[in-house]
Amino acid sequence: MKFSKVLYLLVGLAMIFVVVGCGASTTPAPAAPAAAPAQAKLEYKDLTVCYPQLGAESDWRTANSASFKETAEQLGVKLVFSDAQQKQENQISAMRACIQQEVDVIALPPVVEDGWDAVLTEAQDAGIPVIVVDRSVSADESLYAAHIGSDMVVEGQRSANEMNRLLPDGGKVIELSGTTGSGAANGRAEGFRMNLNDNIEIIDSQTGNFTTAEGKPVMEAFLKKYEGEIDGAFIHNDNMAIGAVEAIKAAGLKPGDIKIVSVDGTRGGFQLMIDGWVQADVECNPLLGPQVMEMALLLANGGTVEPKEQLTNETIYYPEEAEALLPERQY
Ligand code: GZL
Repeated sequence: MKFSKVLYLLVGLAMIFVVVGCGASTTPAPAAPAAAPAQAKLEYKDLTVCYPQLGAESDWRTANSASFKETAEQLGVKLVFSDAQQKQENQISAMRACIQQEVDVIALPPVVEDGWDAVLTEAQDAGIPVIVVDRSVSADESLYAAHIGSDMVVEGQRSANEMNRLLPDGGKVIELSGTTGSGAANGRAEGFRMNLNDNIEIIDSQTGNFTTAEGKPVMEAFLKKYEGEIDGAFIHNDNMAIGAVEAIKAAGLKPGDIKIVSVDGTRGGFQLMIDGWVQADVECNPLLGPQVMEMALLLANGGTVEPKEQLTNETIYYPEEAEALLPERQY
């Protein structure tokens, strides 16, 4: 049960006791002003935060889950964690269980953008603030307390700027996109198309669902269909890039034959840059646990997050620095 509810109950019982006690005197005591009991300020150790994680599809996701678990452990926050295996219905079920459990805050990393209005309304009606984490939702912002994550459109624009640099004379590129309908895939695709030079043509695009296992066959199919025509590849995350490079190697191509721009900046992506397969890796930071827990405490104590949209600052990594930076990478 929410800490605040227990407190109100105890204070209420005390007030009943006080009223009963007061009723025992001969002259009725003046009616005490009906002041709402002041709620004690919650601390991290009082918090229960629900995190219906979307899955375990990538190294980025593994690092994101670890960030939440480690931060909760360090702060003494009770974390209600679940793995939805990339299924929205599982995330929604987990959220409904947390609403029943009367958690203090729900942090939601939405697998896709659409379909959240009903459960967000249920959380709001239950008085449980929701922090949208990482990917965005299409629901009206009045239905959640804050969003913290990357600007996926900017990540796409940065990727296009790098592809423009790598193919100054133009060329043909393919796109391995992330999970269909996700804010990450939608934003990256949009931004990439906004900034790509007119002399570069996107000849095909297909989802690899952010996984190595699905990225490899997609690249194999592209290499067969467009044999010798592919000059570049925009790949929405490092795990799909790992799969794509396995297919490129199997096709007998060499590092740099296809200019690859990837996203995330994981150790796997850094290794691909060190080995010459990837020419730029656009950062997307998964380590959001500390900021989300800070927001959760603020919201649980009746505060508001201003501005509601909290975008993380990110950079781009390059092969020439990858070897030196790899040892200090946190994910
Ligand atoms: C983006 C995040 C994406 C990563 C992938 O913020 O949602 O999901 O880019 C991960 O690696 O699977």
